Amino acid sequence: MNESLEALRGEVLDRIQQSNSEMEIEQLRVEVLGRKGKLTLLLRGLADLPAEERPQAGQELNQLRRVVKEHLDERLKVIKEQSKERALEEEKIDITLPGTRWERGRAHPLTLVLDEIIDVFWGMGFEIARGPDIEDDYHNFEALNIPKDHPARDMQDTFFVSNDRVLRTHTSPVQIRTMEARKPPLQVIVPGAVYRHDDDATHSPMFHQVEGFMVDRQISFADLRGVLTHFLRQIFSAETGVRFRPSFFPFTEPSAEVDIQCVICGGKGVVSEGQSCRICKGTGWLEIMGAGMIDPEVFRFVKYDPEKVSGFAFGMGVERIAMLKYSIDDIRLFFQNDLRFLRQFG
Ligand code: 2NL
Repeated sequence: MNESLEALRGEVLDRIQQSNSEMEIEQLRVEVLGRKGKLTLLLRGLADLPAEERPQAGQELNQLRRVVKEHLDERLKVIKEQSKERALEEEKIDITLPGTRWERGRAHPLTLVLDEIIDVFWGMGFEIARGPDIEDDYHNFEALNIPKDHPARDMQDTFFVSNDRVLRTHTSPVQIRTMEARKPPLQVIVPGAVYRHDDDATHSPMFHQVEGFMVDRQISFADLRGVLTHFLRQIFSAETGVRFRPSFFPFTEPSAEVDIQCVICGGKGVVSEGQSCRICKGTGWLEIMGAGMIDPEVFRFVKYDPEKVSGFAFGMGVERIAMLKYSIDDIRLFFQNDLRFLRQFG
């Protein structure tokens, strides 16, 4: 083999050994064996040699071509093997590490309390009805015997959507719609969001009510007392004292505020060391709901004959019951969705 070929062989094989990437190998392959590669050009140059030198030179060049190709393939295999090893090492997954923990969701405290309320009435045979949040003036006020100049209609209390449409200020309109559509006997509760222009620690512009009513022949105030006393003793405790105080609503007559014995002082009005109870202000009682016998005027609006049927109705605030049940002192906590608050329930 001539000296220049010997030098080329040494140089090319050295560079193959020093290559460290697939790209370097490919570049070398092009540089030496490609269409314009060093060996390719030498092989083409054979034609210019004297005829007697050609076979020998041709053999040597082809031999070198084979050797270079073998070395390139071999080195490429090693490089690929090494990069695979490196990848396996670097991308090693420790399957013993703890995984990302996905926290389970839970029911909102208002949902918990609402579900309990519904369960108790369901147990007494009440149905559940729902209706639209936007109501017309007739169903929210007129049919409930709240005349145009009544203070409950005051602009300060009601959110108006248009001249004739309001965000319902109570769920009573759903009860009106139920009575319009059906005949007694009926016993129905209506849970849902209601809206009033009010915003402080105990009032939210959106809050939840459960109203309910029972209509049949011969329903009396004794039925009202029995149903609501059972309900409150299921929600609070079997021993809770319940009292009915005279009150006024345009849609019931007679009307009553319903009180329970204070959940904190148990009705004593005082706590440890004779301090006056903060929750009931020392009275021993907490106002928890309103109720009454459905006014004959309301029956006339829904085309029931007040001479033939009677009934009672009631309403309560879900947030107020939840606040008393769980000793929560700010209604806004229900709507801020701070997980530190929400995680304490359910
Ligand atoms: C309260 C008082 C009350 C009613 C709601 C009612 C509904 C119809 C007819 C008669 Cl359709 N009454 N609802 C009756 C008395 C009281 O709610 O303090 N709610 C938070």
